[in-house]
Amino acid sequence: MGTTPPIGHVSPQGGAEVATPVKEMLVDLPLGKPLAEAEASEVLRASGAPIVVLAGAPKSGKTTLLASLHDGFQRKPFAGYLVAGSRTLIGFEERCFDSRIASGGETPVTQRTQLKEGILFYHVKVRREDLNSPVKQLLLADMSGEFYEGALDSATAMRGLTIVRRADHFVHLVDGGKLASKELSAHTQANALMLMRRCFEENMLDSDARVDILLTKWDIALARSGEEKAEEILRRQREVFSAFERRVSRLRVRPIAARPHYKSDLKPGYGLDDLLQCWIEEPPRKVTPQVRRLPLVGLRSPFDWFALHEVAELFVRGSDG
Ligand SMILES: Nc1nc2c(ncn2[C@@H]2O[C@H](COP(=O)(O)OP(=O)(O)OP(=O)(O)O)[C@@H](O)[C@H]2O)c(=O)[nH]1
Ligand SMILES: [Mg+2]
Repeated sequence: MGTTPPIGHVSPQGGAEVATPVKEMLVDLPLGKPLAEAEASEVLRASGAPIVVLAGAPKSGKTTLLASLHDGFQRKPFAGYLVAGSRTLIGFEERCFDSRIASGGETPVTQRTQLKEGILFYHVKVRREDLNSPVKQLLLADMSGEFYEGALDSATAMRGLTIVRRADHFVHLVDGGKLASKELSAHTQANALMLMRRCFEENMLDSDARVDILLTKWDIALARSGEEKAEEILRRQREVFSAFERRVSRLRVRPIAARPHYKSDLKPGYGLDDLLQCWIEEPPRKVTPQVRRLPLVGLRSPFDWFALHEVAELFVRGSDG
């Protein structure tokens, strides 16, 4: 009985000639799935897209925020932008599927993001709807709420979240519905404050960091406590988080409702318009190279002298110059 040659290998006369394997002839098309950190770095290098890192307790609304941006772009220009493409379209679609009422559920429910998925990056290209400016790109990083819990529990886990340091916009989602609940408010508030403190203790946020604290599910906060009390909650949160304001370049506290309940008066994507504009339009951090001086070692060769003479500003000099 003859044996079947392996795919991609042609052996016409049983000789040793080997054709190009099929795998090498295939063109690598993007899968459209969310990007892992290494792939996201490629996009970053190629486009310099700003990174928006979404962090928050489990079920605080991170993935729903992403899904709501994607949904917003499906219907019409969103926040004055048209979507011009995405390398992670299928990932967006998958995240949206469960959270759409159209999926058949009575209330939309977003699938939980699993810890084992790591940090997933979603890519979007947008263009202003008047088409007067070039296409801009954005990378949004979504992670399981368990990363947040880990960072609350241990400084080592916090330091492991290096993506926070690289973020152009660090977006901290705090469940506004829980802030409006008698039973859950104190715990939610304490954890949110602890995370901010830990970020600073572990030097995760530099003085040029931009931080957005989003009070999510604002429709629930309004339904639970009424408009006046909800305003009071917002005022209180602004006061509490203002303690961190002077340590970063900008800190804002905003209420949002990415996917409000259908009985709510709030529109889907409530509060996201101007956030999205800032994330897209503001130049990424550290566009100007950071000066890192080299230690001055013993001058042993003519090249050392040459370097010191020609580019003296690159070396750390003693107080005597
Ligand atoms: N009413 C209301 N529900 C919301 C809103 N945003 C999110 N939710 C719901 O809150 C639940 C949790 O949202 P997710 O987006 O999965 O939360 P997450 O932060 O990604 O959670 P993990 O992946 O577990 O960390 C989902 O059932 C959403 O439908 C909102 O604006 N209003
Ligand atoms: Mg999620």
